[in-house]
Amino acid sequence: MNSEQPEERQDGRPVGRRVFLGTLGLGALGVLTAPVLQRGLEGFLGRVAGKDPTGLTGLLPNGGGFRYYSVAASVPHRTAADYRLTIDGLVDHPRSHTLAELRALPQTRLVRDVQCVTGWRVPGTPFQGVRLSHLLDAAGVRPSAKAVRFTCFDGTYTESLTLDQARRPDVLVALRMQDEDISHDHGGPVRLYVAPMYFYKSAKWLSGITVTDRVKPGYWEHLGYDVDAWVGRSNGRTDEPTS
Ligand SMILES: Nc1nc2c(c(=O)[nH]1)N[C@H]1C(S)=C(S)[C@@H](COP(=O)(O)O)O[C@H]1N2
Ligand SMILES: [Mo]
Repeated sequence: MNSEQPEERQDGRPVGRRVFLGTLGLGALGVLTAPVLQRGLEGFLGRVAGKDPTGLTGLLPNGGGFRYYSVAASVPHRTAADYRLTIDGLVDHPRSHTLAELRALPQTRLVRDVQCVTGWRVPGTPFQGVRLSHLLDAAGVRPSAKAVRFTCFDGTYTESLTLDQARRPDVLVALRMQDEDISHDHGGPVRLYVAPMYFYKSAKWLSGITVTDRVKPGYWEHLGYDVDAWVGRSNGRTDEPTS
């Protein structure tokens, strides 16, 4: 796949925008041009839907709200009963956390703009959870460690951060979003939240944190996105950095 695949659904039917992009026959270059192209398509579809009562509206961005993105066709549900977050790799105390254990740890709430690299933004969105640095400190990161790799229970998506990035106070293992428990569609019960970077860094359905000796590029980064995904300073974009 060469573009983000918003599985924007109506009546439970998957309707991937990849159909449109796929028809255009994008090659590797598509990775670089897809954000612009996708915004063009969204603009076009938006104009069509404004006049057209055929139901396209349900497929469209809801006035600056979130889109549902998943690179996996289906994602299993996890609850407090069966959710686990494992921390392993270059740590002295590998372990696995239940949801209750994560909820019992000190919580941090941040309110920032969410910015997807394809151009949509959701201003002032609260996220709350455990600082990643807290979990890393508790696990005892070894001196040879340089980076952190994230895996997801969708079985497909991956992300990474350098250890310095991972230790920032604005990087959370998030349990709540918009002051509610994170819904399944938004990556619940636990997603990563990397406030200063484009939203593709914020891996949904987080299940594994592995401390490594080097950065291993994540899913989209293999397809051309910047590994260091600072808002406004990467991916050829100049969005205003979040405040
Ligand atoms: N596991 C997983 N995490 C993911 C993605 C994904 O496809 N799978 N998409 C990323 C991208 S590109 C964006 S913009 C956001 C979308 O989050 P949302 O679906 O809550 O709006 O999730 C990010 N994290
Ligand atoms: Mo994104």
